[in-house]
Amino acid sequence: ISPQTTHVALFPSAGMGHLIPFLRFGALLLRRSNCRVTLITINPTVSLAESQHTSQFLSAYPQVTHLQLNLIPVDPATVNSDDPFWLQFEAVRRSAHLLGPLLSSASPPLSALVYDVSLISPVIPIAESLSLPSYVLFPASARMLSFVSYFPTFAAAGFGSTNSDPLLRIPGISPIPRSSIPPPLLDPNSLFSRILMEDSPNLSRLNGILINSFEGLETEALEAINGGKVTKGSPPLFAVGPFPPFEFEKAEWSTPLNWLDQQPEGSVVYVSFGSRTALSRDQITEVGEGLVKSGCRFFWVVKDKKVDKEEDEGLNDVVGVELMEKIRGRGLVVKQWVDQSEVLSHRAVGGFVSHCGWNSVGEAALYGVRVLAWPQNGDQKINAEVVRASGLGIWVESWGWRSGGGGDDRTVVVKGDEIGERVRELMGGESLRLQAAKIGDVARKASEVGGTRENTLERFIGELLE
Ligand code: BUP
Repeated sequence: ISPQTTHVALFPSAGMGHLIPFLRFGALLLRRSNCRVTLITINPTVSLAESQHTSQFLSAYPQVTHLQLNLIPVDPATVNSDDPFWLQFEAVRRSAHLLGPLLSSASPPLSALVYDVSLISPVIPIAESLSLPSYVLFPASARMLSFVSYFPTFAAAGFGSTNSDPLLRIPGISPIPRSSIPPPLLDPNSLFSRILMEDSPNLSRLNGILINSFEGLETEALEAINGGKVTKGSPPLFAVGPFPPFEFEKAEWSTPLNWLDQQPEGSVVYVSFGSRTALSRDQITEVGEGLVKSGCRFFWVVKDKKVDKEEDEGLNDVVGVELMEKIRGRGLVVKQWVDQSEVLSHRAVGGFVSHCGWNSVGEAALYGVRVLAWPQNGDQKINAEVVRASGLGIWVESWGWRSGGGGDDRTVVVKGDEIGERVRELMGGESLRLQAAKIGDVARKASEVGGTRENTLERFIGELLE
């Protein structure tokens, strides 16, 4: 390896929301002639989508070295959760010691290790023992990162339970309502609270944090974190977003785009709640009714099971024959993985009803598509705040939310009438359309040569070459 070439190992954790940013970041590195990439994946994966995307990435970039870490299974009783993705997070943490031999035998030697935020405590000693610079690729918003950095202070103050203030006041950040905090992080005994309690104090041992965000979407949080306002001793934050999708040969199962091709520009609302959220059957019905009532053209991705491998019923069973009849001619409904970036970048798509997973928000921002935020769990309310504050979209805060713990125990079903009305508001609002388009312009400028993303990437690589 020449002294002018870097070799970066990427180590994502479980779930598409965590895998996709790593593959996209890897693809950005590979655009440069002076970067080599090793991808370390976990085996087995929870979802089919994870293994399919890894294969796509590896066939698109045959120069990537692929290493697999075989997970040691965990006993669910020791994790205090039955969510398969949560169990997998813990399995990866508990198997992280297997990383040492993989890293030390890498050839040519590695310049840096970039890994998931949920792996800091188990991985940092390994990286340190190998004198390997250690970076986290944070898969969520900078606003969420400010909360993660602040978490030890929040925990020390009793998780806000002794404080009657409904707002969490993090220095430099507009207050976060307690109701927006991921519910498991309000419970000291949850898996993720335990992870953060252990990991957050170790953030300062990192060489840096990489994040899929950019000025214009998250100006406040990026400036506050990099200005050292949130916590003392934070490592440098590299805003290397927006991440574009990586280019690959479209396989047979890619989206049938013919329908979109026939729709007028900006007329279609795309509806998807991400890779890990299955709405209840009642809520699915109301979403369908609402879309029909909105009078707008729509492209709706239905998901019935949290884990894709378990999807075993067809659209007629899940949506119902009667509703399918009403939908005919007004919209397209599918129950399969679609290439969401391809959909959002299609000229016919003007709006996005989204659960606000951070990758989805990033894609909407990149393509300037306005968002109707309907967060479902985890960090998604914090992301919905970013959507609203940046002007990328609207958020109806009163709409239901899973009670946390990764469970599916939603109690409130939002009615179709209300959904239809808000979809009309989303698609009809000219100022919303313009503001989202403006964010898309900023995102595109950030991605150009000399733009913030490209300059920040250069700075990151320059650091590795020193
Ligand atoms: Br579903 C689906 N096609 O059909 P998020 C998702 N995606 O390309 P998540 C598709 O998966 P959490 C589909 O574009 C995005 O890049 C989508 O990540 C892609 O949400 C990714 O948006 C999904 O971050 O979970 O995975 O539901 O909120 O935990 O990040």
